[in-house]
Amino acid sequence: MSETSVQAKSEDEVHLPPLEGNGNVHELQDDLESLRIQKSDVQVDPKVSSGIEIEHEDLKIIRRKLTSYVGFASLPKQWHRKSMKRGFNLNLMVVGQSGLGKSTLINTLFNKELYPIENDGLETAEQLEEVSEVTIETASSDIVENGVKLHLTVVDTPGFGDCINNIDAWKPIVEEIENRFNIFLEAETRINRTTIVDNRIHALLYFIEPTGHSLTALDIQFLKRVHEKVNLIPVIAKSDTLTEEEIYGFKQRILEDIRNQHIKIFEPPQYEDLDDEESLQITKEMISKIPFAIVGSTQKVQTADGRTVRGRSYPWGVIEVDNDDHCDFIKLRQLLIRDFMEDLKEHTAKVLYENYRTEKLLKTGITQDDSVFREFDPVRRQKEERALQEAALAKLEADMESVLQKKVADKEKKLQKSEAELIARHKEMKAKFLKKLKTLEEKKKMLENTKTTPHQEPHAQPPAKTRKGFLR
Ligand SMILES: Nc1nc2c(ncn2[C@@H]2O[C@H](COP(=O)(O)OP(=O)(O)OP(=O)(O)O)[C@@H](O)[C@H]2O)c(=O)[nH]1
Ligand SMILES: [Mg+2]
Repeated sequence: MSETSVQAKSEDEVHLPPLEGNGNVHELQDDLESLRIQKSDVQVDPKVSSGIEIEHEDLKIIRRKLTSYVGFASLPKQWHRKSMKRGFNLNLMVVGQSGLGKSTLINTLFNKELYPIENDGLETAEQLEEVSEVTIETASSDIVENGVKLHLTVVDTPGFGDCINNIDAWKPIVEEIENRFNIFLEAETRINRTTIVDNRIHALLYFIEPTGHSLTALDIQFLKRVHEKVNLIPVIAKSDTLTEEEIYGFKQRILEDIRNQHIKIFEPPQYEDLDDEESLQITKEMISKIPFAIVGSTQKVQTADGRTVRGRSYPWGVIEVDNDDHCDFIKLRQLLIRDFMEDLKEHTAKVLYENYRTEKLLKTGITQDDSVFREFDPVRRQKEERALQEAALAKLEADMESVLQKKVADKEKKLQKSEAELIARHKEMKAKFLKKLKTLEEKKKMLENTKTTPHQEPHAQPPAKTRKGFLR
Protein backbone atom coordinates (compact mmCIF):
# COMPACT_ATOMS: atom_id res chain seq x y z
CA MET A 1 0.00 0.00 0.00
CA SER A 2 1.35 3.42 -0.87
CA GLU A 3 2.07 6.06 1.75
CA THR A 4 -0.94 8.09 0.73
CA SER A 5 -3.36 5.19 0.96
CA VAL A 6 -6.25 5.62 3.32
CA GLN A 7 -7.03 3.00 5.93
CA ALA A 8 -10.76 3.31 5.90
CA LYS A 9 -11.50 0.27 8.00
CA SER A 10 -12.38 1.99 11.25
CA GLU A 11 -14.36 4.81 9.59
CA ASP A 12 -16.27 2.63 7.19
CA GLU A 13 -17.28 -0.01 9.66
CA VAL A 14 -20.84 0.61 10.82
CA HIS A 15 -21.83 -0.85 14.16
CA LEU A 16 -25.54 -1.38 14.33
CA PRO A 17 -27.02 -1.38 17.82
CA PRO A 18 -28.24 -4.83 18.85
CA LEU A 19 -31.86 -5.38 17.97
CA GLU A 20 -33.91 -5.72 21.07
CA GLY A 21 -37.04 -7.46 22.12
CA ASN A 22 -39.92 -6.75 19.83
CA GLY A 23 -41.72 -9.14 17.65
CA ASN A 24 -40.18 -7.93 14.38
CA VAL A 25 -36.54 -8.67 15.20
CA HIS A 26 -36.34 -11.65 12.94
CA GLU A 27 -38.10 -9.88 10.08
CA LEU A 28 -35.67 -6.97 10.37
CA GLN A 29 -32.69 -9.29 10.44
CA ASP A 30 -34.02 -11.02 7.35
CA ASP A 31 -34.40 -7.65 5.62
CA LEU A 32 -30.86 -6.67 6.55
CA GLU A 33 -29.60 -9.98 5.30
CA SER A 34 -31.27 -9.41 1.95
CA LEU A 35 -29.75 -5.92 1.72
CA ARG A 36 -26.18 -7.18 2.14
CA ILE A 37 -24.25 -7.23 -1.07
CA GLN A 38 -22.41 -10.37 -1.90
CA LYS A 39 -19.16 -10.21 -3.81
CA SER A 40 -20.72 -12.38 -6.48
CA ASP A 41 -23.50 -9.79 -6.94
CA VAL A 42 -21.14 -7.15 -8.18
CA GLN A 43 -19.41 -6.99 -11.53
CA VAL A 44 -16.35 -4.98 -10.77
CA ASP A 45 -14.37 -3.50 -13.60
CA PRO A 46 -10.79 -4.61 -12.97
CA LYS A 47 -9.53 -1.10 -13.83
CA VAL A 48 -11.86 0.48 -11.30
CA SER A 49 -11.32 -2.16 -8.64
CA SER A 50 -7.56 -1.71 -8.63
CA GLY A 51 -7.85 0.81 -5.83
CA ILE A 52 -10.45 -1.06 -3.82
CA GLU A 53 -9.74 -4.00 -1.54
CA ILE A 54 -12.55 -6.34 -0.65
CA GLU A 55 -11.77 -7.78 2.73
CA HIS A 56 -14.73 -10.01 3.42
CA GLU A 57 -17.17 -11.92 1.36
CA ASP A 58 -20.01 -9.50 2.15
CA LEU A 59 -18.16 -6.23 1.43
CA LYS A 60 -18.54 -5.06 5.00
CA ILE A 61 -15.20 -3.32 5.01
CA ILE A 62 -13.94 -1.37 2.08
CA ARG A 63 -10.46 0.10 1.89
CA ARG A 64 -9.94 2.90 -0.56
CA LYS A 65 -6.55 3.78 -1.88
CA LEU A 66 -5.32 6.90 -3.64
CA THR A 67 -3.24 5.24 -6.29
CA SER A 68 -1.26 8.34 -7.30
CA TYR A 69 -0.43 11.94 -6.29
CA VAL A 70 -3.15 14.64 -6.33
CA GLY A 71 -2.16 15.64 -9.80
CA PHE A 72 -2.35 19.39 -10.39
CA ALA A 73 1.15 19.21 -11.78
CA SER A 74 -0.44 17.69 -14.85
CA LEU A 75 -2.63 20.78 -15.48
CA PRO A 76 -0.39 21.92 -18.35
CA LYS A 77 -1.16 18.58 -20.00
CA GLN A 78 -4.87 19.36 -19.87
CA TRP A 79 -4.20 22.78 -21.36
CA HIS A 80 -2.03 21.16 -24.01
CA ARG A 81 -4.80 18.66 -24.88
CA LYS A 82 -7.44 21.40 -25.10
CA SER A 83 -5.21 23.62 -27.21
CA MET A 84 -4.41 20.76 -29.54
CA LYS A 85 -8.12 20.13 -29.96
CA ARG A 86 -9.06 23.77 -30.39
CA GLY A 87 -6.05 24.67 -32.51
CA PHE A 88 -4.30 28.01 -32.62
CA ASN A 89 -4.99 31.14 -34.55
CA LEU A 90 -2.74 33.99 -35.53
CA ASN A 91 -3.59 37.16 -37.38
CA LEU A 92 -0.64 38.80 -39.05
CA MET A 93 -0.53 42.05 -40.93
CA VAL A 94 2.22 42.88 -43.38
CA VAL A 95 2.97 46.45 -44.35
CA GLY A 96 5.66 47.81 -46.60
CA GLN A 97 6.22 49.29 -49.99
CA SER A 98 5.46 47.20 -53.02
CA GLY A 99 8.05 44.65 -54.09
CA LEU A 100 9.80 44.41 -50.71
CA GLY A 101 9.01 40.71 -50.48
CA LYS A 102 5.96 40.66 -48.16
CA SER A 103 4.15 37.88 -49.97
CA THR A 104 7.34 35.91 -50.38
CA LEU A 105 8.11 36.12 -46.67
CA ILE A 106 4.63 34.94 -45.66
CA ASN A 107 4.91 32.00 -48.04
CA THR A 108 8.36 31.24 -46.66
CA LEU A 109 7.24 31.51 -43.03
CA PHE A 110 4.38 29.09 -43.37
CA ASN A 111 5.90 27.04 -46.15
CA LYS A 112 2.78 27.47 -48.18
CA GLU A 113 1.78 29.45 -51.25
CA LEU A 114 -0.57 31.78 -49.42
CA TYR A 115 0.12 34.51 -51.92
CA PRO A 116 1.03 34.35 -55.57
CA ILE A 117 4.33 36.06 -56.29
CA GLU A 118 3.44 38.11 -59.29
CA ASN A 119 6.69 39.45 -60.69
CA ASP A 120 10.18 40.42 -59.73
CA GLY A 121 8.87 43.30 -57.71
CA LEU A 122 9.63 45.92 -60.32
CA GLU A 123 6.31 47.35 -61.35
CA THR A 124 5.86 48.91 -64.70
CA ALA A 125 5.11 52.60 -65.01
CA GLU A 126 1.47 51.81 -65.83
CA GLN A 127 1.13 49.56 -62.78
CA LEU A 128 2.53 52.26 -60.52
CA GLU A 129 0.18 54.82 -62.00
CA GLU A 130 -2.75 52.52 -61.23
CA VAL A 131 -1.96 52.67 -57.52
CA SER A 132 -4.04 55.40 -56.01
CA GLU A 133 -4.73 54.08 -52.53
CA VAL A 134 -3.83 51.43 -50.01
CA THR A 135 -6.09 48.38 -50.14
CA ILE A 136 -6.60 45.66 -47.57
CA GLU A 137 -6.41 42.04 -48.68
CA THR A 138 -7.01 39.15 -46.33
CA ALA A 139 -6.01 35.54 -46.89
CA SER A 140 -6.64 32.71 -44.45
CA SER A 141 -5.30 29.22 -44.35
CA ASP A 142 -5.27 26.24 -41.98
CA ILE A 143 -1.82 24.86 -41.52
CA VAL A 144 -1.22 21.53 -39.79
CA GLU A 145 2.18 20.57 -38.50
CA ASN A 146 2.72 17.40 -36.44
CA GLY A 147 -0.99 17.29 -35.64
CA VAL A 148 -1.09 20.90 -34.43
CA LYS A 149 -3.58 23.11 -36.26
CA LEU A 150 -2.84 26.76 -36.93
CA HIS A 151 -5.47 28.96 -38.46
CA LEU A 152 -3.45 31.72 -40.03
CA THR A 153 -4.85 34.96 -41.36
CA VAL A 154 -2.58 37.32 -43.22
CA VAL A 155 -3.71 40.85 -43.90
CA ASP A 156 -1.77 42.36 -46.79
CA THR A 157 -1.78 46.07 -47.53
CA PRO A 158 -0.81 46.56 -51.19
CA GLY A 159 -0.33 50.12 -52.28
CA PHE A 160 1.33 51.35 -49.06
CA GLY A 161 3.94 53.93 -49.89
CA ASP A 162 3.35 53.55 -53.60
CA CYS A 163 1.10 56.54 -54.16
CA ILE A 164 2.35 59.90 -55.30
CA ASN A 165 1.01 61.38 -52.10
CA ASN A 166 1.71 59.06 -49.17
CA ILE A 167 0.69 61.46 -46.41
CA ASP A 168 -2.41 59.49 -45.48
CA ALA A 169 -1.04 56.06 -46.34
CA TRP A 170 -1.33 54.98 -42.69
CA LYS A 171 -5.07 55.77 -42.50
CA PRO A 172 -6.62 52.66 -44.12
CA ILE A 173 -4.26 50.46 -42.10
CA VAL A 174 -5.08 52.09 -38.78
CA GLU A 175 -8.77 51.94 -39.71
CA GLU A 176 -8.45 48.20 -40.40
CA ILE A 177 -6.78 47.56 -37.02
CA GLU A 178 -9.39 49.65 -35.18
CA ASN A 179 -12.23 48.11 -37.11
CA ARG A 180 -11.13 44.69 -35.93
CA PHE A 181 -11.01 45.99 -32.34
CA ASN A 182 -14.51 47.42 -32.77
CA ILE A 183 -15.89 44.12 -34.06
CA PHE A 184 -14.38 42.36 -31.04
CA LEU A 185 -15.76 45.00 -28.67
CA GLU A 186 -19.20 44.69 -30.17
CA ALA A 187 -19.04 40.88 -29.90
CA GLU A 188 -18.00 41.19 -26.26
CA THR A 189 -21.05 43.26 -25.40
CA ARG A 190 -23.45 40.71 -26.88
CA ILE A 191 -25.37 38.46 -24.52
CA ASN A 192 -23.83 35.32 -25.96
CA ARG A 193 -20.09 35.71 -25.82
CA THR A 194 -19.07 32.08 -26.09
CA THR A 195 -18.31 32.13 -29.78
CA ILE A 196 -16.26 35.30 -30.16
CA VAL A 197 -13.72 34.93 -32.94
CA ASP A 198 -10.53 36.82 -32.30
CA ASN A 199 -9.85 38.70 -35.52
CA ARG A 200 -7.66 41.32 -33.90
CA ILE A 201 -4.24 41.82 -35.48
CA HIS A 202 -1.70 40.09 -33.25
CA ALA A 203 1.44 41.32 -34.99
CA LEU A 204 2.40 43.70 -37.74
CA LEU A 205 5.51 42.99 -39.79
CA TYR A 206 6.79 46.30 -41.05
CA PHE A 207 9.08 45.95 -44.05
CA ILE A 208 11.89 48.49 -44.15
CA GLU A 209 13.45 49.13 -47.51
CA PRO A 210 17.09 47.91 -47.55
CA THR A 211 18.56 51.34 -48.24
CA GLY A 212 21.26 51.00 -45.59
CA HIS A 213 20.61 54.56 -44.36
CA SER A 214 17.96 54.92 -41.66
CA LEU A 215 14.18 55.11 -41.34
CA THR A 216 12.40 57.36 -43.83
CA ALA A 217 9.84 60.01 -42.89
CA LEU A 218 7.12 57.68 -44.19
CA ASP A 219 8.41 54.82 -41.99
CA ILE A 220 8.45 57.03 -38.88
CA GLN A 221 5.05 58.52 -39.57
CA PHE A 222 3.49 55.09 -40.04
CA LEU A 223 5.19 53.46 -37.05
CA LYS A 224 4.09 56.32 -34.78
CA ARG A 225 0.51 55.97 -35.95
CA VAL A 226 0.24 52.26 -35.20
CA HIS A 227 2.69 51.48 -32.38
CA GLU A 228 0.06 51.76 -29.64
CA LYS A 229 -2.47 49.65 -31.49
CA VAL A 230 -0.46 46.65 -32.60
CA ASN A 231 2.65 44.59 -31.79
CA LEU A 232 5.21 46.07 -34.16
CA ILE A 233 7.91 43.83 -35.57
CA PRO A 234 10.25 45.76 -37.88
CA VAL A 235 12.10 43.74 -40.52
CA ILE A 236 14.75 44.74 -43.01
CA ALA A 237 13.45 43.45 -46.32
CA LYS A 238 15.63 41.67 -48.87
CA SER A 239 18.66 41.79 -46.57
CA ASP A 240 20.62 39.74 -49.11
CA THR A 241 21.08 42.97 -51.00
CA LEU A 242 23.21 44.40 -48.16
CA THR A 243 26.58 43.33 -46.79
CA GLU A 244 26.94 42.16 -43.18
CA GLU A 245 28.53 45.46 -42.12
CA GLU A 246 25.85 47.46 -43.90
CA ILE A 247 23.16 45.44 -42.08
CA TYR A 248 24.85 45.99 -38.73
CA GLY A 249 25.08 49.77 -39.21
CA PHE A 250 21.57 49.95 -40.65
CA LYS A 251 20.13 48.09 -37.63
CA GLN A 252 21.87 50.50 -35.23
CA ARG A 253 20.47 53.54 -37.01
CA ILE A 254 16.97 52.08 -37.19
CA LEU A 255 17.02 51.32 -33.45
CA GLU A 256 18.28 54.80 -32.76
CA ASP A 257 15.42 56.31 -34.76
CA ILE A 258 12.94 54.07 -32.95
CA ARG A 259 14.31 55.18 -29.58
CA ASN A 260 14.44 58.85 -30.49
CA GLN A 261 10.92 58.84 -31.88
CA HIS A 262 9.61 56.94 -28.81
CA ILE A 263 8.20 54.21 -31.00
CA LYS A 264 7.17 51.07 -29.13
CA ILE A 265 8.08 47.82 -30.80
CA PHE A 266 7.35 44.30 -29.57
CA GLU A 267 10.05 43.01 -27.28
CA PRO A 268 9.83 39.31 -26.38
CA PRO A 269 9.40 38.93 -22.61
CA GLN A 270 12.12 37.15 -20.67
CA TYR A 271 10.85 34.64 -18.13
CA GLU A 272 13.87 34.59 -15.86
CA ASP A 273 12.22 32.40 -13.21
CA LEU A 274 10.57 29.94 -15.61
CA ASP A 275 12.98 29.49 -18.49
CA ASP A 276 16.26 27.62 -18.26
CA GLU A 277 19.58 29.26 -19.05
CA GLU A 278 19.56 28.02 -22.63
CA SER A 279 16.07 29.35 -23.42
CA LEU A 280 16.92 32.68 -21.82
CA GLN A 281 20.04 32.87 -23.94
CA ILE A 282 18.00 32.12 -27.07
CA THR A 283 15.54 34.90 -26.20
CA LYS A 284 18.37 37.36 -25.53
CA GLU A 285 19.92 36.53 -28.87
CA MET A 286 16.54 36.93 -30.57
CA ILE A 287 16.07 40.37 -29.03
CA SER A 288 19.57 41.36 -30.12
CA LYS A 289 18.64 40.65 -33.75
CA ILE A 290 15.72 43.11 -33.90
CA PRO A 291 15.06 44.56 -36.49
CA PHE A 292 15.31 41.20 -38.22
CA ALA A 293 17.27 41.20 -41.46
CA ILE A 294 15.40 38.70 -43.56
CA VAL A 295 15.57 36.90 -46.81
CA GLY A 296 12.48 35.23 -48.22
CA SER A 297 12.29 32.45 -50.72
CA THR A 298 10.30 29.29 -51.22
CA GLN A 299 12.66 28.18 -53.96
CA LYS A 300 14.79 25.11 -53.40
CA VAL A 301 18.41 25.68 -54.41
CA GLN A 302 21.51 23.57 -54.39
CA THR A 303 24.42 24.59 -52.15
CA ALA A 304 28.06 24.14 -53.09
CA ASP A 305 28.30 21.24 -50.64
CA GLY A 306 25.37 19.52 -52.32
CA ARG A 307 22.55 20.31 -49.87
CA THR A 308 19.10 21.31 -51.12
CA VAL A 309 17.90 24.34 -49.19
CA ARG A 310 15.37 27.14 -49.36
CA GLY A 311 17.28 30.16 -50.54
CA ARG A 312 18.48 32.46 -53.25
CA SER A 313 21.16 31.55 -55.64
CA TYR A 314 23.71 34.11 -56.78
CA PRO A 315 26.75 33.78 -58.97
CA TRP A 316 28.88 34.23 -55.87
CA GLY A 317 26.98 31.64 -53.82
CA VAL A 318 23.73 30.70 -52.12
CA ILE A 319 21.92 32.67 -49.44
CA GLU A 320 20.12 30.19 -47.22
CA VAL A 321 16.82 31.27 -45.69
CA ASP A 322 16.92 28.73 -42.85
CA ASN A 323 20.46 29.48 -41.80
CA ASP A 324 21.16 31.72 -38.82
CA ASP A 325 24.51 32.73 -40.26
CA HIS A 326 22.93 34.06 -43.44
CA CYS A 327 19.90 35.99 -42.15
CA ASP A 328 17.49 36.39 -39.20
CA PHE A 329 14.61 34.48 -40.79
CA ILE A 330 14.78 31.65 -38.21
CA LYS A 331 14.74 34.17 -35.35
CA LEU A 332 11.65 35.84 -36.79
CA ARG A 333 9.93 32.48 -37.23
CA GLN A 334 10.85 31.50 -33.65
CA LEU A 335 9.39 34.71 -32.31
CA LEU A 336 6.19 34.54 -34.31
CA ILE A 337 5.37 30.90 -34.09
CA ARG A 338 7.59 28.88 -31.82
CA ASP A 339 8.20 30.97 -28.72
CA PHE A 340 6.07 34.08 -28.49
CA MET A 341 2.82 33.62 -30.38
CA GLU A 342 0.87 33.46 -27.12
CA ASP A 343 2.69 36.54 -25.81
CA LEU A 344 1.83 38.44 -28.95
CA LYS A 345 -1.82 37.50 -28.51
CA GLU A 346 -1.82 38.22 -24.80
CA HIS A 347 -0.24 41.64 -25.26
CA THR A 348 -2.79 42.41 -27.97
CA ALA A 349 -5.70 41.40 -25.76
CA LYS A 350 -4.56 42.70 -22.40
CA VAL A 351 -2.71 45.87 -23.29
CA LEU A 352 -3.34 47.14 -26.81
CA TYR A 353 -7.02 46.21 -27.07
CA GLU A 354 -7.74 47.14 -23.46
CA ASN A 355 -6.24 50.60 -23.96
CA TYR A 356 -8.22 51.07 -27.14
CA ARG A 357 -11.41 49.85 -25.48
CA THR A 358 -11.03 52.09 -22.43
CA GLU A 359 -10.30 55.11 -24.57
CA LYS A 360 -13.23 54.42 -26.84
CA LEU A 361 -15.71 53.87 -24.00
CA LEU A 362 -14.49 56.99 -22.24
CA LYS A 363 -14.98 58.97 -25.44
CA THR A 364 -18.55 57.74 -25.71
CA GLY A 365 -19.12 58.87 -22.14
CA ILE A 366 -19.33 55.40 -20.61
CA THR A 367 -17.58 55.03 -17.30
CA GLN A 368 -17.46 51.88 -15.28
CA ASP A 369 -19.98 51.70 -12.48
CA ASP A 370 -17.91 49.92 -9.87
CA SER A 371 -20.92 49.24 -7.69
CA VAL A 372 -22.10 46.74 -10.30
CA PHE A 373 -19.02 44.63 -9.71
CA ARG A 374 -18.87 45.15 -5.96
CA GLU A 375 -20.49 41.91 -5.01
CA PHE A 376 -18.05 39.97 -7.16
CA ASP A 377 -15.02 41.25 -5.32
CA PRO A 378 -15.01 39.62 -1.88
CA VAL A 379 -11.99 41.56 -0.60
CA ARG A 380 -13.51 44.89 -1.55
CA ARG A 381 -16.85 43.88 -0.13
CA GLN A 382 -15.25 42.83 3.14
CA LYS A 383 -13.45 46.17 3.35
CA GLU A 384 -16.67 48.06 2.73
CA GLU A 385 -18.56 46.04 5.31
CA ARG A 386 -15.81 46.65 7.85
CA ALA A 387 -15.90 50.38 7.09
CA LEU A 388 -19.69 50.38 7.56
CA GLN A 389 -19.37 48.52 10.88
CA GLU A 390 -16.69 50.91 12.07
CA ALA A 391 -18.83 53.90 11.09
CA ALA A 392 -21.83 52.43 12.96
CA LEU A 393 -19.64 51.79 16.00
CA ALA A 394 -18.25 55.32 15.89
CA LYS A 395 -21.81 56.71 15.68
CA LEU A 396 -22.88 54.57 18.64
CA GLU A 397 -19.89 55.79 20.64
CA ALA A 398 -20.66 59.42 19.76
CA ASP A 399 -24.34 58.95 20.75
CA MET A 400 -23.36 57.39 24.06
CA GLU A 401 -20.88 60.16 24.72
CA SER A 402 -23.48 62.87 24.09
CA VAL A 403 -26.05 61.09 26.30
CA LEU A 404 -23.45 60.84 29.05
CA GLN A 405 -22.49 64.46 28.68
CA LYS A 406 -26.14 65.50 28.83
CA LYS A 407 -26.66 63.45 31.96
CA VAL A 408 -23.59 64.92 33.62
CA ALA A 409 -24.71 68.42 32.66
CA ASP A 410 -28.21 67.77 34.10
CA LYS A 411 -26.74 66.44 37.29
CA GLU A 412 -24.41 69.39 37.55
CA LYS A 413 -27.33 71.75 37.05
CA LYS A 414 -29.33 69.98 39.72
CA LEU A 415 -26.41 70.07 42.09
CA GLN A 416 -25.88 73.76 41.41
CA LYS A 417 -29.60 74.38 41.98
CA SER A 418 -29.69 72.48 45.24
CA GLU A 419 -26.51 74.21 46.36
CA ALA A 420 -28.11 77.58 45.70
CA GLU A 421 -31.20 76.46 47.56
CA LEU A 422 -29.08 75.31 50.45
CA ILE A 423 -27.22 78.58 50.57
CA ALA A 424 -30.49 80.50 50.45
CA ARG A 425 -31.94 78.35 53.20
CA HIS A 426 -28.81 78.70 55.19
CA LYS A 427 -29.01 82.46 54.80
CA GLU A 428 -32.67 82.51 55.76
CA MET A 429 -32.06 80.36 58.82
CA LYS A 430 -29.08 82.45 59.78
CA ALA A 431 -31.21 85.58 59.49
CA LYS A 432 -33.94 84.00 61.60
CA PHE A 433 -31.41 82.85 64.10
CA LEU A 434 -29.83 86.28 64.29
CA LYS A 435 -33.25 87.87 64.73
CA LYS A 436 -34.11 85.46 67.51
CA LEU A 437 -30.74 86.08 69.10
CA LYS A 438 -31.38 89.80 68.95
CA THR A 439 -34.77 89.54 70.62
CA LEU A 440 -33.34 87.25 73.24
CA GLU A 441 -30.53 89.67 73.91
CA GLU A 442 -33.02 92.50 74.19
CA LYS A 443 -35.09 90.49 76.62
CA LYS A 444 -31.99 89.64 78.54
CA LYS A 445 -31.06 93.29 78.71
CA MET A 446 -34.49 94.21 79.89
CA LEU A 447 -34.32 91.59 82.57
CA GLU A 448 -30.96 92.78 83.67
CA ASN A 449 -32.24 96.36 83.79
CA THR A 450 -35.12 95.34 85.90
CA LYS A 451 -32.76 93.54 88.23
CA THR A 452 -30.48 96.55 88.77
CA THR A 453 -33.30 99.18 89.59
CA PRO A 454 -34.22 99.23 93.50
CA HIS A 455 -37.25 97.25 94.45
CA GLN A 456 -40.21 99.50 95.20
CA GLU A 457 -42.98 98.04 97.10
CA PRO A 458 -46.09 98.83 95.30
CA HIS A 459 -48.40 101.19 97.21
CA ALA A 460 -50.38 99.32 99.64
CA GLN A 461 -53.84 99.16 98.45
CA PRO A 462 -56.48 99.06 100.95
CA PRO A 463 -57.78 95.62 100.98
CA ALA A 464 -60.91 95.35 99.13
CA LYS A 465 -63.86 95.04 101.24
CA THR A 466 -65.07 91.61 101.14
CA ARG A 467 -68.49 90.85 101.96
CA LYS A 468 -69.39 87.80 103.53
CA GLY A 469 -72.54 86.18 102.87
CA PHE A 470 -74.29 85.00 99.86
CA LEU A 471 -75.46 88.27 98.52
CA ARG A 472 -73.01 90.56 96.82
N1 LIG B 1 16.64 39.53 -53.34
C1 LIG B 1 15.50 39.25 -52.77
N2 LIG B 1 14.38 39.26 -53.47
C2 LIG B 1 13.21 38.96 -52.87
C3 LIG B 1 13.16 38.66 -51.49
N3 LIG B 1 11.88 38.41 -51.16
C4 LIG B 1 11.16 38.54 -52.27
N4 LIG B 1 11.95 38.87 -53.31
C5 LIG B 1 11.54 39.09 -54.68
O1 LIG B 1 10.92 40.36 -54.75
C6 LIG B 1 9.85 40.29 -55.66
C7 LIG B 1 8.58 40.82 -55.00
O2 LIG B 1 8.22 39.99 -53.98
P1 LIG B 1 6.78 39.98 -53.36
O3 LIG B 1 6.80 39.00 -52.27
O4 LIG B 1 5.74 39.84 -54.42
O5 LIG B 1 6.74 41.45 -52.81
P2 LIG B 1 5.50 42.15 -52.15
O6 LIG B 1 6.04 43.01 -51.07
O7 LIG B 1 4.47 41.17 -51.76
O8 LIG B 1 4.98 43.08 -53.28
P3 LIG B 1 3.49 43.64 -53.48
O9 LIG B 1 2.57 42.50 -53.32
O10 LIG B 1 3.51 44.21 -54.83
O11 LIG B 1 3.28 44.67 -52.43
C8 LIG B 1 9.73 38.85 -56.09
O12 LIG B 1 10.35 38.71 -57.33
C9 LIG B 1 10.51 38.09 -55.07
O13 LIG B 1 11.12 36.93 -55.61
C10 LIG B 1 14.38 38.66 -50.76
O14 LIG B 1 14.44 38.42 -49.58
N5 LIG B 1 15.51 38.97 -51.44
MG1 LIG C 1 2.48 40.96 -52.22
